[in-house]
Amino acid sequence: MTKIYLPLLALTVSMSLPGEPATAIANPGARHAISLDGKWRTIVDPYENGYYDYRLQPSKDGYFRNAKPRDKSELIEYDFDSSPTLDVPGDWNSQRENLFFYEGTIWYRRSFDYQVRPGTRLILYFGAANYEAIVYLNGEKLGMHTGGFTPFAFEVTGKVRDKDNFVVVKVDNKRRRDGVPTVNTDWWNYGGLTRGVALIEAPETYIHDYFVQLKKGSQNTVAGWVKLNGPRAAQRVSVGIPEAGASVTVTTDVNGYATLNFPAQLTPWSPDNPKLYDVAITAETDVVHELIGFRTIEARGTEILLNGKPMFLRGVSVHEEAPFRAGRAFSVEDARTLLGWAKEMGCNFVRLAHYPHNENMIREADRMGVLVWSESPVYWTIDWENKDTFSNASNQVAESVARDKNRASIILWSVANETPVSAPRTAFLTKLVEQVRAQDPTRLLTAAMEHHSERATPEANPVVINDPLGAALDVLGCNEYLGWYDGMPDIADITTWTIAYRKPLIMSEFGADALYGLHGDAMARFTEEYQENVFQHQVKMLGRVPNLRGSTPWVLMDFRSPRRSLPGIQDYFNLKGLVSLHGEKKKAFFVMQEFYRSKQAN
Ligand code: GCB
Repeated sequence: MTKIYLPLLALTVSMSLPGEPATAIANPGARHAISLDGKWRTIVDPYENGYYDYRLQPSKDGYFRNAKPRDKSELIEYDFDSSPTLDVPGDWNSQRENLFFYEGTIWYRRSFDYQVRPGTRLILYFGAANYEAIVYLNGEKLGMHTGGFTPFAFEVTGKVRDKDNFVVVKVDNKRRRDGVPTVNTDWWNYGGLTRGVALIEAPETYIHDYFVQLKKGSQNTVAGWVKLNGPRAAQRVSVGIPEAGASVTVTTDVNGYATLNFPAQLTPWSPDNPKLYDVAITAETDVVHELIGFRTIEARGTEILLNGKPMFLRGVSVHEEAPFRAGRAFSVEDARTLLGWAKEMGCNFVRLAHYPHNENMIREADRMGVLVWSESPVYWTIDWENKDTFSNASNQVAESVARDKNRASIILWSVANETPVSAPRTAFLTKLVEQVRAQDPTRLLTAAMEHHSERATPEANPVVINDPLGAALDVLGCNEYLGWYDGMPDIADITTWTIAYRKPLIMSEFGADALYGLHGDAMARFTEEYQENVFQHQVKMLGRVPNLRGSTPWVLMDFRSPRRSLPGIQDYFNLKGLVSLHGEKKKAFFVMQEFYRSKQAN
């Protein structure tokens, strides 16, 4: 396997995970590509019979061979051609009733013809596969990838023929104690090729990646780097923003790498004016265009400054759950619907929990003017002392930053959600923070942490945010469930907050379950009235929380979770959505809308 080389990662983090994950080309949508989306033949393989022999040794004749009996006597106990199909992109759980709870291996196969053109390199690109993917082309193993939410790619130049190619992918979504995330989450473990697959064409020496953003702290200097891949590594490359009349020409080094730094008078990107510029990157052997926005983001004292101006982040948390149909969201339409509902609530910000969402979501946020908190899948009780677990988390985070580093909408990288305080955990997360800062010096670092109660009495509930991880972050995030897991809704009235850091705080979760259309009194669990009650007390309390510069209540839309079984009510949905799966607004939606109107007026 030829590994595609990604510059900054190689400089800053180890890429040598067991199983050789490959890294992806930047801005794949701008390339000429053959889509491999559509119907793939699939074999459900709970015992991994297509991978191991009966002594549990990797088999030489696994399903990746895509074999057919040569005569009537040959024994072959599988057949892709007569096996059922699944749609790609798409999770398997929501496509076939008997795969609803399935966790294990499914083999995917897609055949294709391709007119091979000399001088063209070919890259087999996967938007994401949850959780572990082993990829084969024409019976040959290309490599594997771990982590369900980030893209990966393999160079396949010279391996593709004119007729009858077949890609086989073993996708395994078994949860693992040492995985990232680990065995315990509160969302559906949607398995499969959940994002698109494409065969991308590129010239022999192509623009593999680039980072083009405003320089940290400057409104009128663009800085970054460009990286070529191929035999003609040293070239002149110009980066231009024609509309702004700005450009620079650099010469790449023997590794194909050059840094950029040039002045540009740019209209800043913001939620009010999400201005995107056509940026042209022109090498001697390749050219790529991308729409990029330019803005600054800083934390100063307890303020968050966008383009130099203090702001309140009127947000909501969002899962990658597909509106209307349920399942893993992936499309532009899904993104527009979710972001549209958030905007209707008055949001200028979304927290994309609890893992990197699909690229359509981030690109729509860029277009629609919605600021983004992007999160790593480091959730709850990761195996903090396991080095492989760290490398896995580190790789997933690096791939997420690599994919989205040119998106103006993203202002915050979050390294973790609600992780229990301990020395190994804080060391693990601090290392991740340092890694992201090295990879992307322009954005702010955060994490959703917890608060701690001190001496609660019936009259007073003093709480403190003093997680030691806070020292490593620019912006503090805090999840709290006052009124749901923690007391009744009015506990918020007697709660007082102490923040141990002079840093901005985002209340990254609060909420309550409500079944849309279930009515009762304001103390009856699962009614819209109870949820409304919680939100009414919450917004009053938020006004008293020191350092508060944003909120992202839990959660925009109801989402599937195996932890939520209550029959007739939850039926495997977490019902903390402010809207139902079908977009019906619950009463609490209007409480938040009102709160955000008041914040907008400020
Ligand atoms: C949390 C988690 C979130 C859950 C939520 C809940 O604290 O961060 O993933 O879904 O609570 O509904 O309990």
